[in-house]
Amino acid sequence: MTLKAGIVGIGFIGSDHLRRLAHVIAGVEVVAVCDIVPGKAQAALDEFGIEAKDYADYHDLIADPEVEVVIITASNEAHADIAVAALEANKYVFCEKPLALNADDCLRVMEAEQKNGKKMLQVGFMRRYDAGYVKLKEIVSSGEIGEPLMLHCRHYNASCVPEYKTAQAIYETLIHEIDVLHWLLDDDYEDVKVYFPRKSKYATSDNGNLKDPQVIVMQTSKGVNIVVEVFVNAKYGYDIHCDITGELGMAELPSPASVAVRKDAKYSTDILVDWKERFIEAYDVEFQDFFDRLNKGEAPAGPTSWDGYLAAITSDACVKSQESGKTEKVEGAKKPAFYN
Ligand code: ISE
Repeated sequence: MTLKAGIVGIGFIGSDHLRRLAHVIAGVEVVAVCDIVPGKAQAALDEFGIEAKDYADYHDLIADPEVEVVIITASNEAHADIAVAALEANKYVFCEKPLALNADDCLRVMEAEQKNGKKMLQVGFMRRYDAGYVKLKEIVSSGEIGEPLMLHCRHYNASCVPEYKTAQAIYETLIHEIDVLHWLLDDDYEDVKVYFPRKSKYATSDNGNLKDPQVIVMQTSKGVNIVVEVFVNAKYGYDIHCDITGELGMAELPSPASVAVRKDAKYSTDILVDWKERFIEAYDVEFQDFFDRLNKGEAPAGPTSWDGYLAAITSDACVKSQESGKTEKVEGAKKPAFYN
């Protein structure tokens, strides 16, 4: 079977997913695209040699009877409204992370989904499909390194856009660790605290107001202590680390394989710069699984709206801590039986 998809938002990740869905993933055909910037979606269609309808308004794309699945890759603040509109039209949804900018908006999405009586949405937390994180989870679950005690993670971007704000480091960037570590440890967050180390002089975004780097400390209900350094002007490349110390040993996330060169008394390997390349395989696996399941008449099996909500209550607490300078509790609604 082949499902017909429409993509809303043809920016950085939207155009990459357009290429992916049209040329890499089986069982899906892109029949419509939409971007608020006139001409942008058509330019991407031309670049990848794809023919599809180009809508100016996402409501029209959702209303198109041919569109069975809506892929949301619009700007973060638009995610929740588009997801609600698509679910109200009874369409399946793949929504890029974050599901919404805050927990209340995630609740709106969950309500719309529950009204349809079945799970219809997957959130694009692609790290759950990355071979390295999958292996880490296997090792932790097997008990090989004993109970996990503490984690040290780095989420470095080579650069960020000029509009990037201090809170974005949480709801757009740290949100990946928030989701993947909760899944990996099978644990929930209790409280969080954000620290601001010395600011890099290269952190000029948001008219110089961006605080970068940031250190986030998260405590889980099993007492695991997680330290994440988020640094979006790391300059040297895109660098993702995750070290887990357990009672019996340590597990480390592998860096992507790269040929090592020995020359001029130096031993060097490449470091990627673009986050889309770092997780290119994870995105492919994630989408193939999503469409395979829908084509078999099954519900999506990846991160649900509830996972999007859990991530949002945690990121809301981090943003609160950025403002208060204090440790903040992670609190939220009770899990509806629908998501069990
Ligand atoms: C971006 O949206 C991503 O999802 C990347 O994985 C992350 O590293 C980056 O900070 C975000 O802006």
